[in-house]
Amino acid sequence: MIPKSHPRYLSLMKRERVIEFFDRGILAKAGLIAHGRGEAFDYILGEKTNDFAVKAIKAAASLLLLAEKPVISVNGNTIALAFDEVIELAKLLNCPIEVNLFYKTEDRIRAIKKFFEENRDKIKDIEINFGGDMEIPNLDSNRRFVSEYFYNSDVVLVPLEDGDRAEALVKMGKKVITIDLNPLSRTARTSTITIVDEITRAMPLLVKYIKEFKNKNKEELKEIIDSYDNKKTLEEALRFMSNRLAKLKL
Ligand code: PTJ
Repeated sequence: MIPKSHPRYLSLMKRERVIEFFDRGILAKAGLIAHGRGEAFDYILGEKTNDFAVKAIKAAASLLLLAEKPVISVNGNTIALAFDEVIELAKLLNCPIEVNLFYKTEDRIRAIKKFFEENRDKIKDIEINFGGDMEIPNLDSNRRFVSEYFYNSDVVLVPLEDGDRAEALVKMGKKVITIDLNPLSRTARTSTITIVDEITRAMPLLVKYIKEFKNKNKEELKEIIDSYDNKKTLEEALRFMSNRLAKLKL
């Protein structure tokens, strides 16, 4: 039992959640390692949502609202940490969710289906796909098999993605939005929009801006996207991190 007064309460609770979903067979063993890497980057970011992340979230909200066929791709870590927000987003955008695992096993798929069944009230009316027969070109991993909807989608939200697939999706001509605490990762560098923030902070904000931006017209949304520069935003994130490290004192 972690006391609420613990200075690292939020971070420790996230760990508990990740461990719980690993124990349930939903999160991959490597997902534990990925989470630890994320924690290290978040420490340097000051464990808060910075301006560059808000800028990326606003651009992502605009892109998703303008999309003709948006889709949200989830893996074990995303289900563990942001299931409710993924559901809310799918409802707001009226779009399907696709479960796509890097470390795909029958057992994990079964565990995820069981979790969805336990949450059937929350997910009713949402289309959930577990991949399909369509193949993403230029990709060797298991993640290349996707549903027809995903294959034909124009904007994909892929939090905590691996670099190979992000690159292959961009090559297919898709607009790729990712959430990744590491601004240096290949996913971060190849995606159309990279939100350098922790997923449990970024997703509620994305939901908030999508609700707010629903009232904007197409031109206003387009303007937000056109004025967004992913390379510059990533450089801002890197500058912020190195400045923060340079200023830190014991
Ligand atoms: O469930 P699966 O089988 O699809 O596997 C999922 C993981 C995440 C294990 C897999 O996609 C993987 O190995 O990912 P990578 O290549 O380790 O990339 C994950 C990225 O997400 C890293 O750059 C981490 O810094 C970042 N990250 C980790 N935790 C968080 C995060 N970003 C935002 N919020 C987090 N909580």
